[in-house]
Amino acid sequence: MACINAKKTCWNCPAAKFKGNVDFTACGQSRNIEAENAQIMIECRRRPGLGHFEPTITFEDCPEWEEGDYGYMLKNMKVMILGIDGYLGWALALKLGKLGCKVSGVDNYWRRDCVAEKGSHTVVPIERMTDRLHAAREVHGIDINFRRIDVMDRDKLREFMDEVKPEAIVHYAECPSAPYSMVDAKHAIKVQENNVLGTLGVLFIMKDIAPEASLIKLGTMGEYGAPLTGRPLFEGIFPSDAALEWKGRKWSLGGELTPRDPVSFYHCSKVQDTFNVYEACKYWWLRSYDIMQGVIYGVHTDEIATDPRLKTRFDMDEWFGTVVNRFVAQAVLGMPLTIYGRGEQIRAFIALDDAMQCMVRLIFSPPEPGQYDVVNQVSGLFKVSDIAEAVARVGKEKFGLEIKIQRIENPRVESEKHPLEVVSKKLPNEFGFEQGVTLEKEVERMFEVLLQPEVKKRLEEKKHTIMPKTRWSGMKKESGTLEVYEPGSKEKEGFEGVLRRGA
Ligand code: USQ
Repeated sequence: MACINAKKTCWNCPAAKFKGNVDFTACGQSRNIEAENAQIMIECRRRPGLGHFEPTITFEDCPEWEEGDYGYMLKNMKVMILGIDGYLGWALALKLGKLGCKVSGVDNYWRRDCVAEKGSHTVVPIERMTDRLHAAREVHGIDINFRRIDVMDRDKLREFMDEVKPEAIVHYAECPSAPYSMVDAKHAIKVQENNVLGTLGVLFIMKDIAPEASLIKLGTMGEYGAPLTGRPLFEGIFPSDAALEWKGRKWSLGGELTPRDPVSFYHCSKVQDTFNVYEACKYWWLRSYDIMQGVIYGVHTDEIATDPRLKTRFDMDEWFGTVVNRFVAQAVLGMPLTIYGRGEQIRAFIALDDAMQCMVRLIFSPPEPGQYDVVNQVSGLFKVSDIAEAVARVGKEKFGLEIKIQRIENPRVESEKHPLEVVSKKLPNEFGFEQGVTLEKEVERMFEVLLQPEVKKRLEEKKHTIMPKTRWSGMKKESGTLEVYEPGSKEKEGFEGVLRRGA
């Protein structure tokens, strides 16, 4: 699998600057150029001495690309991470730095502020950015070029991008919390402003400063919702053989964006981003992978595990804790695990370490100019009640914890029983992704970290931020308990998720 991108060419390479007599803006997404004598020529930014040539050199033949564990990689590739201080951003910065990329990044520390607004903190302690940067240099020899910038400050972002001239841009600088976006009008508007308008600004800056860079944009599986019909969740765009049949007539749906049915104002912001990124690729020949990522969980990557100063954050409060992380935190605190409603909701999941592997692979296999593509970044589908069972099982078997499960009134408006079929073929088949960690393995690692005395103390200090008080209805009231039960005492009910990974 190592050479999965060997046959890609300069056409995909962000170092290739387009020349020639082609009006890209007029071509739409078509590569068929009708203009007389039109020919796509490029100039290599890294080797301008080569002059103009056709974009046909493969990664395996180009001396600027070298083979590594994730396929061919552009030497010292310049990757800019927007939102580098976050749960994912920091882990990715270290991984890319370790692989030899020149990493730069921006952050305005909004995530730290939002968690503080909730009255909580990251239970795994993290350093201030200056100390993180210092530790990254000392431990891994990585120099990260960091600037404190809000993505909404387009002038500063433009200036920094112009200085760095990134070859790939990872966009993590969005508020990731559904509950935060449902608190009230102020919070909903702030989330949509930052996420939607921030991304729109990034697109305009890229058009002017870094049109050949690939944009790796974080979307969410929650854009699709969970259709009650069980219709498969394709990777953002209908496959060529999908069709719509109606009143005896039939049309192809191939190539069209699939329906979206977001489940919070936060998820709506991601849907709007999808359209904005899609359009920018069409209008300006930008290129992007839009990642529909499942619910993330975990604490581990090799790089963050090396030194306590390199840890990434871990939230468990009702706004920023995701379900698996919250369940492990609750188990450590001796609280019954909080299932919202029936617990038959099925979601797509991926561990932090696997998500980072996917990101690296996507960064090293850039899309073509004008290409907007979607990947479903998922490694397993689980029912919320099954996750509670798995956490309780690992907690008991490996750490001797007696854990109970509680069903509480669902603070959200969501279907609590539904089928779910997810297609996630591109990452394993086109990018070489191989799942490295199971849910149980990562849950075990999480227990190991959260049971450390310092971390457990930080958990106990913020225990009061766990129970959900933010309801989709707008009511501010803690959810009442519906039932408390012993793990393993329930019959299996409802649907099972179907994950389609085959070619
Ligand atoms: N849930 C519980 N108990 C809890 C917390 C959550 O039963 O204590 C349930 C929720 O009702 C929901 C599911 O677990 O059905 C997932 O909730 P979550 O809070 O873990 O995840 P969600 O709000 O969907 O959002 C998270 C990330 C978001 C990302 C999304 C991927 O915060 O950034 O976009 O996962 S996805 O869910 O596929 O949309």
